[in-house]
Amino acid sequence: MRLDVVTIFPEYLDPLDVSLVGKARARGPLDVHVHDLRQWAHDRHNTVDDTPYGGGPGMVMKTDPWGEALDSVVADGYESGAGRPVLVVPTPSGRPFTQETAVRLSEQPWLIFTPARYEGIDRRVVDEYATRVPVLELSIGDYVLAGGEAAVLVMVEAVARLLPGVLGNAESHRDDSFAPGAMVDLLEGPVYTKPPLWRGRGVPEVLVSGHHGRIARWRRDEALHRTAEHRPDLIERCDPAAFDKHDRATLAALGWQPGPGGRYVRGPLADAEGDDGSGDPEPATGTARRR
Ligand code: JBZ
Repeated sequence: MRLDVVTIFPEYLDPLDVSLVGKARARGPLDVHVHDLRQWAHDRHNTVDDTPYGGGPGMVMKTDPWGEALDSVVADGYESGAGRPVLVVPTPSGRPFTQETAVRLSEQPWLIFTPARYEGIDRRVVDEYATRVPVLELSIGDYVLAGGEAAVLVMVEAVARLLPGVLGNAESHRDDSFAPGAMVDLLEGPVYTKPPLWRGRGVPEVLVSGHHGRIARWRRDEALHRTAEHRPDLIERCDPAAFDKHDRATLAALGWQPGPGGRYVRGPLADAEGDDGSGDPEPATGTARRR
């Protein structure tokens, strides 16, 4: 897969040299090209921004540097035989970037990312390239970033680890939280390793019992507890057919019941353990939590 990133902060993409993405580049499945947008700004100050039409705060990235940059990158990729590009535009007004998006992007031969700064890119740039190549405007989440570079790092890591031969055999995709097609999308519960006693804290007995059936059931219950507490929306979204008899009992104990449509909804007792529903963490009590 070929990746191009056009940015006014090429050094912000230096993390693409290390770790999983860096190894994928070294091993061959990933070919990354980071470009400085100012290369295509031709005035004395390499200007890439200007004041917004209609007024208002901030600056807008100008059409011309982006137009020349993308023409050049697209021509270079086509000449190298990269196939057909998908233009990925990180923007807070984009569709949500999800694991499903990552899977679809990992199936493409060539992605071009255009992380913006300031108030974003003149709309005509996206409109123009959308007549030539598929364009995806994507947001990584509901928080305010200063620019799209961090979003590109997130998306590239999520995509690169899906490429054939990038993850070792030890890690496989099928157990990932959020993997599409997983039987149920639940959060993972806690994990432990040696030593067996650390600062007076032991490891749950079941994990050293050697009883694989009981271990799987315990992990499943932990996942259900964790998901109900941190991501109740995921419980509501689950196909109820994915819950076995024991799951249903666990959910019922947590105050969940099948609603009129069959999907699980939180019953009136769901908050009985003190969650105020705000999503904010409970104050620490110094004593063991639930269960
Ligand atoms: C993103 C000005 O450029 C920005 C600003 C915020 C922002 C992005 C680009 S992409 N937020 C997100 O993925 O949520």
